[in-house]
Amino acid sequence: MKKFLASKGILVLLLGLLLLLAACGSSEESSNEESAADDTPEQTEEENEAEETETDTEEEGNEEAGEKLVIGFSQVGAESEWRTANTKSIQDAITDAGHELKFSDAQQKQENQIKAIRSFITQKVDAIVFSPVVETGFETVLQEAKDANIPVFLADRSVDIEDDSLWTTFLGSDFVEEGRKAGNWLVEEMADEEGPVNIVELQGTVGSAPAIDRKEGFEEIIGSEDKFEIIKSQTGDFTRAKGKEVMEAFLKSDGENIDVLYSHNDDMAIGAIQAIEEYGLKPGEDIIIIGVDAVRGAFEAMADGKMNVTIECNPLFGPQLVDLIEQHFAGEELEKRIAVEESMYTMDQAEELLPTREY
Ligand code: GZL
Repeated sequence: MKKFLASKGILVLLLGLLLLLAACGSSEESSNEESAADDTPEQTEEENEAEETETDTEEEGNEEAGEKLVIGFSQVGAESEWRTANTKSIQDAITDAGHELKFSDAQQKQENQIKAIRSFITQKVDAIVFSPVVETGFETVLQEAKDANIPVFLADRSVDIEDDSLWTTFLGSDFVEEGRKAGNWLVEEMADEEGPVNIVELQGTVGSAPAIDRKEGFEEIIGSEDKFEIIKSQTGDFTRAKGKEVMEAFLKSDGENIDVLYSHNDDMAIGAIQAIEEYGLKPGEDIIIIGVDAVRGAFEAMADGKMNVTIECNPLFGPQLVDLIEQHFAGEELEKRIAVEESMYTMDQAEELLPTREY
């Protein structure tokens, strides 16, 4: 019995020893963890969160939610007041949010945009912001960005590509709706006119989303009444100089026969206004002037009685765009298409609103 008890005693002792060792081991482990924690700075709430979301966005490289991003921005050019305001809005929003900006002005050339996007890919940026100068011809380079796991955010203009996995989201205006607003204003303005109402049209850049869609929306509305006819339509490439040049040609061929100018942006309308005055007619009276963008120059022309209406196309969406980029890197699912809220402004409002205009 004693032997049994003795052996039991040794066993209990051994067990106790083992338990003691095991307990020491685990506390050693936890103290290792603690010391590891002590070695590294206290994690903030945000950094802890970031660690969780990092696994969600693992496939997008090593950026974490709330961390500094490197953002490549390929902009169309500097062709209009609108574009200048849009560039500033996006650049300021990216840098104000503490991210690094790599900027490229394509001078309205598609090949420059493709080169810029390839360069961003080589530099391994975290995200690409891109306003495509035209709707087609970007599929290959957007596939290259996707293969490099770099999300693309379309800003302002969209692309005509089947595979919408090539971009994360589109943030910009509904250009067709802008065209409809222009058409509806004209239908109302001319309600008491018998007709015919002869319209000349200054189109934006050939192949660009705003030019295609603003034409579509306008024609959808005026097509409902036979008295409206577009007698001439040509691109002014969204610039004042080209708008003036093309309007001079319209006046030369149809001068006294033109009742309305529908211009896809205010800059071309302002160029056309100069041509109309040099021709000897009164813009805003002899020829009704409809523009799009609602830039400061349009408010000045309307305040001078030389332009009748401008449909707003808001360029100041930089902060909203950066929010979307950060939401993406925080692992949030974004809508494929997000439209910017917009209005329209007429001649009688111009004087009062001009001092409030931000662009
Ligand atoms: C519209 C934008 C257009 C503007 C023009 O969102 O793409 O390009 O209407 C600019 O002024 O050139």
